[in-house]
Amino acid sequence: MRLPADEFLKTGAHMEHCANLSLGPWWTWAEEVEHSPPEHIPFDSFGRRCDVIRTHGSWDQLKRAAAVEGIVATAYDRSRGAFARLHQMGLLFLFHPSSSFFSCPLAMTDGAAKVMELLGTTPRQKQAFKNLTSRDPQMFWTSGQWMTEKTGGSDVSLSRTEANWEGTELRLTGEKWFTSAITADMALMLARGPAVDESGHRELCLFYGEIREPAVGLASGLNGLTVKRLKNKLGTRALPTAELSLEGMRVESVGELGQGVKKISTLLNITRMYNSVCAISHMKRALDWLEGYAEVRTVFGKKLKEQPLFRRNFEQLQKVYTDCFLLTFETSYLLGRDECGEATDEERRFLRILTPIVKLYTAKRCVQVCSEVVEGFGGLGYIEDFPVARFYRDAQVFSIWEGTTSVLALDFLRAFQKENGGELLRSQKVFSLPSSGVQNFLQEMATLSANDGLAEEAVNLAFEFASLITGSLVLPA
Ligand code: MFK
Repeated sequence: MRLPADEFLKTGAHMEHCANLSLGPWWTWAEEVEHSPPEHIPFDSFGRRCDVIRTHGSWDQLKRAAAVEGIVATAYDRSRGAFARLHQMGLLFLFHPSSSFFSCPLAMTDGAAKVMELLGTTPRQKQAFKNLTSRDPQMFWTSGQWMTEKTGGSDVSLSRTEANWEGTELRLTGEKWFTSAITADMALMLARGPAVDESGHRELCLFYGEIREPAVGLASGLNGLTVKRLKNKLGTRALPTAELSLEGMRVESVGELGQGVKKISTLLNITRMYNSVCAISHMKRALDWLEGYAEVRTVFGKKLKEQPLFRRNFEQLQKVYTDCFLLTFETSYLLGRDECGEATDEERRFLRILTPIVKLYTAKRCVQVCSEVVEGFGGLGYIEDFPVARFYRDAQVFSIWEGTTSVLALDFLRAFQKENGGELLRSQKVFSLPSSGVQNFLQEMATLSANDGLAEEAVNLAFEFASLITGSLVLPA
């Protein structure tokens, strides 16, 4: 619908190729990885610290495939304008459900690439951009994004990890509590910079570091860090999420020291879009299984798919998915336009407001849809022989990492105010919205604001906003 004919042909042919991979080798590799989760080997046979993360060979195959198919790199072909991002998100849509969450390191890789593209100044950071966006499996790097500490993941102002000068080098000391995925080659991380005045105040800064730096002198070859353990998680068990101790990790500042949250928000906005695309493709795969099952399952004398109650429920789930799909890909299009400087001022502001909305909305819907799919399978859905149980466990992460529903709803309110969302909605310049719906929404916001009730209703308002936008989007016939 958004692609002109030549772009449609180019993107379509590649998507078809990747759809076959998604139902073929990618799925096989993902299943192998799921059945051989990563292991942390802290010491070698001689008792020396080695911190090896042992993963199944298929984890490397998925990394290789991601490089070759350009699942990150495609977005950085600036000659294609906004269509590059649409093509890339289409590839991610096909990759994610057959990747055992290799999509997670790709999310952070893409976010880091964008930060390096915009803010990377040192030779290492410029080289990192080339590695992160390479299609050559030998060159391709993935990145981590290290924010969360023991003090929590939402309020990063509580971060304690510190950077100090050692001669001309910056070294980090502290702990990172939840870092996906430790098989990465580099990471962007938030930490407190060196003290800026006599009071000892340290500003939050964004740092760049490579994971392996044998010159730092650890027997493990890691860059001044120790893997304390891999996390024991509800889902995403194939993903090596680690708890780290940083003991003199050599890093560089990204740009001038300071403004860490603002700088990492560039990365967060990309990972939040990845989260959304992965959430919709996750629900699509789950729905496809249910549809397939309903074709073969006979119950009370009829195929399940012919049972009226099943049919109605399934249609409603499909509608939820379609709304989420349209919302996510319209926002990806705005992202693409913004990235290549084509976006109007109204589109840029809408993108800022929509990003937290799309993330929170698709994540919550994904959990609901996957729960319904498990139920649709009945008892078979509840046992781990079928992937639907795993998909349900995995779905829960979408509404937690990269900002919980509450955090994102509050971000939406801040962005709505800062970008003058009322004027944007009324202008009708980005989406054609029913004027009665716009009026009702703005009236509700005004009343809540007057009663100091905006924060309390933030999640409801975010869902109403999402419904207002999805109500205006239709699939072309
Ligand atoms: C399948 C894909 C999955 C990918 C998985 C990756 C796994 C990785 C696991 C994780 O690391 S999960 C950790 C995720 N953590 C978060 O997402 C943090 C959640 N918390 C927030 O998002 C808070 O809202 C936030 C930390 C940003 C609040 O911090 P502050 O310091 O109170 O920020 P503030 O004051 O609101 O904003 C500081 C500046 O940044 C402001 O700019 P100005 O200084 O110019 O006013 C903001 O406008 C700007 N900013 C904040 N968020 C922004 C943003 N700008 C653009 N976009 C945003 N989203």
